[in-house]
Order: sequence, then structure tokens, then C-alpha cells
Amino acid sequence: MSTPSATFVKGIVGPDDALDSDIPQIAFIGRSNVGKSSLINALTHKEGLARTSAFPGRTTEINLFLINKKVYFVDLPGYGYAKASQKARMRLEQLIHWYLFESPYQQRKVVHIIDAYVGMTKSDIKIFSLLRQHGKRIIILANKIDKIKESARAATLQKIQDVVGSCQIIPCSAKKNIGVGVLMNELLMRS
Ligand SMILES: Nc1nc2c(ncn2[C@@H]2O[C@H](COP(=O)(O)OP(=O)(O)OP(=O)(O)O)[C@@H](O)[C@H]2O)c(=O)[nH]1
Ligand SMILES: [Mg+2]
Repeated sequence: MSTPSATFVKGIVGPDDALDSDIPQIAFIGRSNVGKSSLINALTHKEGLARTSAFPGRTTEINLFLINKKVYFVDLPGYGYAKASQKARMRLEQLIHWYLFESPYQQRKVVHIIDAYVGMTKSDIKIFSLLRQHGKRIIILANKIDKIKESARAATLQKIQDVVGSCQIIPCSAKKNIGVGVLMNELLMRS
């Protein structure tokens, strides 16, 4: 696939005109440090477009990226970072909840990113259930698959599938560029 155009629009922490437009929104949600921002960089072939960090809690606003001038990638802060202060954690979780479940904004798709190496945690299951209850169109992205040896990948994915039922799972490595093209096709071509 040709390199998509991708620009950072703005970081928001509440209602914003940018989201009132007709441009469809695709949200990226997941635990802190799972690789949401790395994935956006891999999808757009732009190292450094979304800021990443080895330390959890890097993304603290809702960051909007305009892709091919026709769709927003919405990079959300991570949830479940145990070492953050309770106040900081609550603030981020409220922001995520507001955007996904309380605001007037609709998402064309929600990419729920799971750390394949860790599997689905309690906080992942909680968010996944809420996404389902709210009727979101979910794609489960099992990231960091490079950390699992090939012979163990099928069993790892099956464990996630057991939790998410019929929901589509895409195995991926933002770091090693595995599954990234598959996801991009899914997001831009078939939606
Ligand atoms: N091995 C491996 N590491 C990855 C992969 N994707 C991301 N990482 C690493 O995971 C760490 C976190 O990446 P980020 O993209 O900043 O994660 P995030 O989910 O945006 O984190 P927050 O913004 O803090 O919620 C970085 O050190 C990345 O290099 C992957 O596919 N494989
Ligand atoms: Mg991030």
C-alpha cells in the first residue's frame, strides 16, 4: 500500500470543533504501554508522528491525526497504569470514558489493542465489555506478537478469542511491522 498522508491535528481534553465535522473517527484504545502510539506510527509509516515511550503514561490527551485527508485516527491515553497516582489515573480514565461513552462523538471503528504477550487483563475485559454494551464496532489487535515464538502464537490468539467471542482479532507487531498492512486495509478499505 502507498504511504498514507498523516498529520497531527491537535490534542484535546474535551469537546472540540474538530470532532464536529463529518470526518469519520477511528479510535485506538488499550492499556498504558500496549503500543497504541507505536501502531499509529507503523500504520502511517511515520516514525515519531505519535509520541511513544518505554514508560507507561506517555499519551495524556486525546490526539487527533488526519489520515489521507479523510479519516481521523484518535490516539487515546492508556488505562490501567498501576504506578500512576490515583488522581492521574482517574483523570485519564474519565477522559477515555467521556470520549467513548458519554460524548456525542461516534467512532467508525474502535481498535482495542491487547498486549498479546500479557493476554487480556481485568482492565482489558472491563473496557471490552463496555465497548460491546455500547455497540461499538470493535477490532481486537493483539500487539507485540514478536515477543511470542511462532509455535506459541496460535494458542495465544485462541486464549484471547475465547474471551472476545466472535470479535475479529488481528495479530500484529507495531515494532516488527507484522499485521500492520492487514489492519490498514481493514480500516481504510472496507469500512
Ligand atoms: N516488542 C514490541 N514492543 C512494542 C511494540 N509496539 C510498541 N512497543 C513498545 O512498547 C512501548 C510503548 O509503546 P507506546 O506506543 O508508547 O505505547 P502506548 O500504548 O501509546 O502507551 P501510552 O501512551 O503510555 O498509553 C515502547 O517501548 C514501544 O517501543 C511491538 O509490537 N513489539
Ligand atoms: Mg501513547
